[in-house]
This record gives sequence, structure tokens and C-alpha cells, in this order.
Amino acid sequence: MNGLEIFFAECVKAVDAELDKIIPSAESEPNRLPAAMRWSVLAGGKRFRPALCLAVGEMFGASRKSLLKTAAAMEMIHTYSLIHDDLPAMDDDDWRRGRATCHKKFGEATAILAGDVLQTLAFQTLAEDANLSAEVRVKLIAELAKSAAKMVDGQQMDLEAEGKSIRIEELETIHRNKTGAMICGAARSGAIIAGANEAELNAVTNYAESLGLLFQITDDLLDVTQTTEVLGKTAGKDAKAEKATYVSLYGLDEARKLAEAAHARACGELKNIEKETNLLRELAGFILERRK
Ligand code: GRG
Repeated sequence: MNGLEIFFAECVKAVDAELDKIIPSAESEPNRLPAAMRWSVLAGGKRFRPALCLAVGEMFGASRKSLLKTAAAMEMIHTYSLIHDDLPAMDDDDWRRGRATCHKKFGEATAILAGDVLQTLAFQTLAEDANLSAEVRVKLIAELAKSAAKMVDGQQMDLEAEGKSIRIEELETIHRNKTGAMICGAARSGAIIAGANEAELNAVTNYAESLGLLFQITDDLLDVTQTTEVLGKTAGKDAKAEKATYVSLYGLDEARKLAEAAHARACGELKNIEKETNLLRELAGFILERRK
């Protein structure tokens, strides 16, 4: 394994252990909510947002212990969004993270509630994190609330754009919100925990914004170039839903060039951070090259 693979493997292990501690056990309650939460959260997933939070925080000198609960909270919000995104009223998908979607397994009402409770549990986790000062906790809660609200806004814009022809600027606004906001929030939260200064926080924000766009462009590319089996979610959905994507607006080759440009912008921003930024460069490379 190379350095990045080792980092990711460690992250997945530590974050999954934290999530396992935070989320109630399936036996703890007489209802099926904990089982539904666990079904979706502990189903794998790349754990990219938690990894980014840890990478940025550790680069600025924060301990892993101080970052882990926030990283887990990011993943809970992300998973809630996936559960709700898969619902019949939204993307209506049967397949996520290589298994049945939450509503297919537990029914629609339970899936809605599992998403809801993952969201509230994420904020509770931040509010109660005894490794952090009260001041930092409040900053993190505000950061997560803003990121999650932007994500919801982006989802609404995305739904309203379905079947319409939109301009590239609109597409970018949708994705800066829907996908980019949580990626940006994860990176900024790591920096906040580490006590990064204003200039450092700005550089991290610029890096993560480009990374968020890169993530979405590669997502659009994978939707047309990869199989459902490899992705663990239904491939080819964007064209079916008549969604405007980087591929539908630009074609495959041009979309790849846009991905390379977003990658270059993300890496270029790292020059403004006077720390060892290699891992962040590698994370951007991982997103550019990802196969799922
Ligand atoms: C329903 C509130 C609400 C929001 C939905 C996240 C989202 C907003 C929709 C998901 C649809 C989608 C495919 C978005 C593109 C980018 C994205 C967030 C992909 C999924 O994230 P990954 O690839 O998934 O990190 P894993 O499973 O690896 O965590």
C-alpha cells in the first residue's frame, strides 16, 4: 500500500469505530431505527469527507482524537443525505453502497426517520465532544449547519433543473452547494479544530471548493463510464433523469479536461499553505483518478 492508501485505511477504521460507538446498537431500542441507521452508515463508503477533515486538521497540528467525532458527524450528515436522496420522492434508487437502499430494506417512513435522526445525532456529537472547547464546538456546529443547509439548497436547485437546459454557471452553483458545501465544510472543520488562522482557513476553503467541483465532475464521468457493480449505486442515472451534468453539457473529453483543471486549481492553492501539503495533493489526485 502507498502512503495515501495507508492513510485511508486508518481513517476508515478509526471513523467506523467512532460511528459504531456513537450510533445506538440495533438491540438497544425496541424499534428499527438504529438498525436502519447502521444499515446505511456502516455499509462502506469511501469516507472521503472524514478523511479530508482528518488530513487538514492533522496538517495544521490537531490530534486525531480531537478530530474524530467531527469526522464521524460529517459522515452522518453525508449518509443522511444519501438516504433521503435515494427516496422515491427524489432519485428513487434501489441500490447504494453495494446494497439495498435504506427505504428498500426498511420502508420509506423508517428511511426518512433514519436520515432525520442521523442529522440530529451529528449535531449532538459536536455539541458533546469533550475533546474540544465550548468555543470550538459552537464554531463547528455553525460550520456544519451552514454546509448541510447549502447541500439541501443545492439538492432543491438540482431537482428544479431536471429536464431543463441550464447554463454552465447554474450547473456550477448547484454543485458548489449540493456536493461542494459538505466537502468544504469537512476541510474547514479540520482547520477550525486545529486553530488555523484566517489566511490558512481561506486557503483551505479555496482548495476544498475546487476539490468539491472536481469530485462532482468525476461523479458525472463515472455515472457514464462505470458499472453499477463497481459504483455500488445505479450507473447511468443522470441521462435517464435528464439531468444536466458536466458530461451532458461538455461531452466526455471536455469534462475530463475540466476535471484536470479543477485538480490543478486545488493543488495550486496548496502553495498558500506553509505546511506539509503532500497528503492534500494526493487526496486531490485520488479524486481525479477515482474509479468509484
Ligand atoms: C437529500 C438533503 C439531501 C441532499 C442530497 C448528497 C446529495 C444531496 C445527493 C447525492 C446524489 C449525488 C450522486 C451527488 C453527487 C456527489 C455525491 C455526494 C456522491 C456520493 O458521495 P460519495 O461518492 O459516496 O462520497 P460514498 O458512498 O463513497 O460515501
